[in-house]
Amino acid sequence: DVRERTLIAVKPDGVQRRLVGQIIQRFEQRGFKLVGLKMLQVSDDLLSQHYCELRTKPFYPRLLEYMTSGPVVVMVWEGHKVVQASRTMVGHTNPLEAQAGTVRGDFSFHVSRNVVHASDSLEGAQREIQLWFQKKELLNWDCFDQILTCE
Ligand code: YYY
Ligand code: MG
Repeated sequence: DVRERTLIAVKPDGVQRRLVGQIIQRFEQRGFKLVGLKMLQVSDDLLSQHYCELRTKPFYPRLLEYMTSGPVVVMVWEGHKVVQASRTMVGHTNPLEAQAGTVRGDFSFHVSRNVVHASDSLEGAQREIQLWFQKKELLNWDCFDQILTCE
């Protein structure tokens, strides 16, 4: 489905380190289409919904603290198999296990500061996009690029 969408977020450490442009560039250069983008200071409420599956984990309190420590840049990218492709582009959760060439493998070395978020499944992506974006914030625009229209 060429209309598949996923949620990508540059976490506070990525914004602090001026990595926003390089991360956007990787998705553009891969051929995906940007359909939503904003910068925000995340609330505890939004984050606890976003990471609801992790609330019993020992690292959860520090994860919330980190994610609310500064602004994040959150985006929705669209394209064929974008969920799977973006997980590959982002790399392993633990940057020490992330391959070189992935965002985490190239820009980070510790799981608590792994620069970027990517939805991990189609269902997860749908849930997260609804949580972070209002419908009117997502644009359906025509991209005259053959690679995006191939099935
Ligand atoms: O989807 P992904 O971000 O790759 O990993 P998750 O298992 O969903 O964990 C979300 C987030 O939590 C991770 O990106 C960093 C943080 N975290 C952590 O600080 N320490 C861990 N041992 C595992 C995850
Ligand atoms: Mg996850």
